[in-house]
Amino acid sequence: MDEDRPQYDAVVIGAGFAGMYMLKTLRDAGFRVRAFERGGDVGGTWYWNRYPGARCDIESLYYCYSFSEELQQEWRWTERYPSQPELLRYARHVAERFDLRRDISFRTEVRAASYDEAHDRWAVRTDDAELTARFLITAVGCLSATSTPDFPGIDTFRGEAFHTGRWPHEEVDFTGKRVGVIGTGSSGIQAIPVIAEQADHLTVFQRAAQFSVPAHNHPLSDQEQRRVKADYARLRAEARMSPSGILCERLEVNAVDVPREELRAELERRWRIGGTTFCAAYPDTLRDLAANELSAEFVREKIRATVRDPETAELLCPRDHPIGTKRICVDTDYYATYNRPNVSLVDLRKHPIAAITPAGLRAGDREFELDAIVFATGYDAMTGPLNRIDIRGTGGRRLADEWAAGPRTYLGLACVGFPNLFTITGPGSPSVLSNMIVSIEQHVEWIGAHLVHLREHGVRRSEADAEAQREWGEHVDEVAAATLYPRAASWYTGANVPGKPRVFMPYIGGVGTYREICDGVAADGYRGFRLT
Ligand code: N01
Repeated sequence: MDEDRPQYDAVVIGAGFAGMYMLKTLRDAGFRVRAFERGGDVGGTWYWNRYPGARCDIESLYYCYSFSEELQQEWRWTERYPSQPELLRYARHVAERFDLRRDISFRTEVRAASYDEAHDRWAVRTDDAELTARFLITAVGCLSATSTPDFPGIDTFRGEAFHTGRWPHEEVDFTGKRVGVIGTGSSGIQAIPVIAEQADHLTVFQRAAQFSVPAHNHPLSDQEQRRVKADYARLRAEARMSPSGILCERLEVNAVDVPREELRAELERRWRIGGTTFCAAYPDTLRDLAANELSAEFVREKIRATVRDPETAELLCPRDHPIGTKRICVDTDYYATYNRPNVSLVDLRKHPIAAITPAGLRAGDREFELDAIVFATGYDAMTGPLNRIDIRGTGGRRLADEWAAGPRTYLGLACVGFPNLFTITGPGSPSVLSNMIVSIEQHVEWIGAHLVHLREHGVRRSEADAEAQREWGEHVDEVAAATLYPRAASWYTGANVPGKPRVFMPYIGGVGTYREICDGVAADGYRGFRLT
């Protein structure tokens, strides 16, 4: 082995919320760690997603670390839902408070990593350096590999083009401009109302309509903060064992068994509360189409009641997927934006985008002149960020090849043939179906404890066992199949990226259940891992 290369105990890829906490955890446990981050600072998602209106759809007081009592008490959130700038300030505060930056190389991408079987070490190659580490831990995020459709003529556009997930750091001013937004997922739905206020004219290009629930964002009072902070220990403990890492009221009765008037009143109450938990009221909403349709139609009625032009309203009514089976959107004034005289909606199902042109775009036989195009077209989710790194395990096998038919993991944490590689919020774990911070903390703490165990027991290799991985994959498929989720052409299933295998990637068995499974695996001496 080339001993000139710097040697670490662990390399962490990424310095978003997962990478920062992983770095801290391992450093505190006495490991020599280096983190690499392609962005210019910490923050991950919240470093890149600077588009107008970018805001988290989980409430501030819960979308933050719980590992430090001092940290969670001292940080003061200003609004119910944190805006991107506030989240980035928070990430920077954490980096400073725990002196993390000294172990992070910024503007540095990890290009490749291969497992050196003779020495049981990962050889890691970045843009400008080579190094080795016993352990490789990916903290690359689930939604960090942007996806821009390969529209004909895309490079010919003379105006400005942006992807929501790679927004420039300088201010973008749409005043007096004709702007087109392609995509109406969470990003588009947040950006559209804000861009509409600035632009001369905004044209929204919609393929599938999405369900969106109002955020009802508001400033957070001191009283509200004090109430939650005084009870943090209990609230956090409850969130960790909940289905999604998000606290909300869940009823035990099925929607189909509730008298219609009562059901409407309950949905109305939840609509007024707002937020992602709208679909969590009844246990059958995400399992039974008839139950689902009750909530779906409730939202369609809200759309019709808000949008004045009946044709536009109908076009905005989602019909191609059960509500909640694509990540539900949370908005501020999204539907009402279509009442503005400077906003128009184009149905891409009727008029698909034929080409991007130098002057704008052509959809069907219609030409749209645009000064700027915003691609709110989403991500090559979950597997994309990992497959874009050339990761090679034992026998030279490539992770991207191993996952060619869809990702296969043990617990979303490890993969057969890739010893000492751990994937924070990897496919096969709850990740995107949860409050990411809750899932990140659980994975980081589990991985941290595992590495300490390996060190204490002189283990050089920890590798998922093939049988354990197969069984876990079957379980992940089985629990997904019992829900309506696989029916949607969503990014959860890879359907949004042409050619990507259709596999429901996250584990839908619940955050609390999953935590118990992982704790059980550890308590049984890391059952399902081969420790040698
Ligand atoms: O991406 P998306 P996103 N031609 O994939 C359309 C999280 N997030 O960035 O539905 C035309 O959801 C596509 O159309 P269709 C959150 O988990 C959270 O908005 O495939 N259109 C769709 O409308 C979220 O779910 C927050 O028919 C094309 C849109 O582009 C996830 O990130 C904020 C197209 C993509 O929607 C991703 O959200 C933002 C094509 N060829 C994001 N290809 C909050 O916390 C794609 N589209 C609030």
